[in-house]
Formats: sequence, C-alpha cells, structure tokens
Amino acid sequence: MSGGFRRRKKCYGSGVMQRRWLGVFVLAGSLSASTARAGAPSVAPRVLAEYPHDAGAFTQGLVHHDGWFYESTGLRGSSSLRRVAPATGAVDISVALAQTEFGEGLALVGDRLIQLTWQEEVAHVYRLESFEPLTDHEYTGEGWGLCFDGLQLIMTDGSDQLSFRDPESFALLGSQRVSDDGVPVEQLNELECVDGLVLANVWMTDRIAVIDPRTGRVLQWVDARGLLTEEEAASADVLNGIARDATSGHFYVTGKLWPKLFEVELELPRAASNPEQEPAPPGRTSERPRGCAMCSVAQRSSQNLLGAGWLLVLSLVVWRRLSPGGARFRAG
Ligand SMILES: [Ca+2]
Repeated sequence: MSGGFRRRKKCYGSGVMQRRWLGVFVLAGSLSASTARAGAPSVAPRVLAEYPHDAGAFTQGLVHHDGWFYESTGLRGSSSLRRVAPATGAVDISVALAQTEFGEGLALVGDRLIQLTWQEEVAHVYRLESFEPLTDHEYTGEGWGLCFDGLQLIMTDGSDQLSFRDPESFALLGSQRVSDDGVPVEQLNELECVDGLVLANVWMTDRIAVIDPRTGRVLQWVDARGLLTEEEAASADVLNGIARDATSGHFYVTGKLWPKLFEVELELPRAASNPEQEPAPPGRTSERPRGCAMCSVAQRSSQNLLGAGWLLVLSLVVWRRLSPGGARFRAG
C-alpha cells in the first residue's frame, strides 16, 4: 500500500467519518440551493405567424402603428429610418442617416417619430407621415432604446438604468435602476412601453425583461430562444426589436440582420400596485442616494453571510448528532 493512501486515510479518517461529512455537505448544499434567489419567472412567446424581414436591416428600434412597422436601423454608413409593410417586409419610405451616425431606438409621440443615435448624442425628430425632419434634440451619453408610455419617453443607454424624458423638450426628468431580485440587469436595449410596463431586450441575449418602471423590478422574463433555425441564426445577429400592435395586443419581435419577423402572443404580468414598493411618479428620480452605490451589494453580502452562518450552525448540529464524541458530550 502506498504512503499516499495512508496519508489520505490520516487526513479524512474512516469510511464512516467520510460518510458523515458527506451527509453534512449534502445537507448544506440542499439548504443552500433551497435558499438561492429564484429571480423573476420566465415565459416563452407563442408564435402566431412569421413574416419576411430585411436580412440587411440592423434593427435597433421597432414600432407598430396603424398597420405599418416603423424601424430604425444601425451601423455607420447604412443607418436609416424606414416604414415597412408587415406582411411583405417591403420598405414604403426610407431616409438615410448621415454616414457618421449610428441609428438606435425609436418611439412614436403623437405624429412625430423620435430616433436615437448611439454615440452621436442627438435624437432626430421626423413627421410621421412624410419622414420630414422637424428638429433635433441633444443629450449626453449613449442612446440605445426608446419608447413612449403616453406621458414620458423612456430611454436606455446600455446600463441597468431607465431614463425618463420629456416628450416635447427631451429634457431628462429622472431615472430608475433595473434589477431582478436585487441583481442589477445591465445592457438594457430596445424598448416597448406596454400598459404601464416596459419590455426591454437585453443585449447579446434572447431574453426580454418585463419591467415595472416605477420600481425598476423585473416582474417576468420572456425567453425568445429558438425563434430562428440554426441555419438562419448562423448569419443573423442578436434579438433586438419588439413592438406591439395596440389593436390585436399581439407583439412582433425580430433582430439585427434577422431574415424573419415573428408575430407572437405574450402573457404579461400586471404592473405592481403595492404602494410600499416605493413607486416613482413620472419624472421623479428614484436613484439610490448619493454615496450609496454599493448599498445593494452590501445588502446581498450581509444576506449571504447570514445564510452561511445558519448553514454552519446546522452543519455543527448534524455533526454532533452523528459523532460518537458528540453523543458522549450530550450524555454528560
Ligand atoms: Ca419598440
């Protein structure tokens, strides 16, 4: 028998002892799993129909209105705003952005379309019917997604933050950080405002977060994996583009360079109505207090330490019950 084996026996003791420790670890693992954060529930969209989509369109913003799609496309040198026939994917009207601009999110406010740019810090405003340019709004930072909830514009910049803006002046009114069970949700991209909720594509994923914008909580996830075939996905980029038909209540989803656009049915949760969840009225910021950027991290850390403490106590109780020495101690 090798010395190595003896050393292992010395370290770990008898087979009985090993089984006891194994039992403690299994118990601790089970408890840890049962106390893990569950996060918001996830649902899959039910596909109702699929339509052709321009596989050359790097979709960054999608709006459905009055039987048409309005689409913002990106990439410098080929960014555009276009009106598209849903059934055929045919482009009815299109305007090109400057060669230096990268088109991003798109929202409809009355009879005006507002189109963000990625890093150019300017939003273009067009007349809905003719795409006649009306004005520009300047802003600071990156532009990713945009939607209009009927009162204010909601905008993303690739972080975990929703920004609220005045639909006329584009002035910044406030902001809200987004999290799922306390964990920040970053890379929020294309948006759709729906009945008090905000749906946000998460960049580089096939997931859409359903957010209560008053609290920043993710109430539900939409798992949109598997819409494209493997062959279609091979030449396409990520999911990006969500719009709702206000008449049918159906949603449309597509992606950057996707050859298809899908009409889907989604069951959405209701926006939270509990006043104890610190609702943020339109235009009022609910950012964390200054100097407390790590509050949620500290809170999570303290919760984890508390959980670890409980596991340690339980492990010791089990150990003492199983250990002969522990039994003698209890027997006096
Ligand atoms: Ca949209």
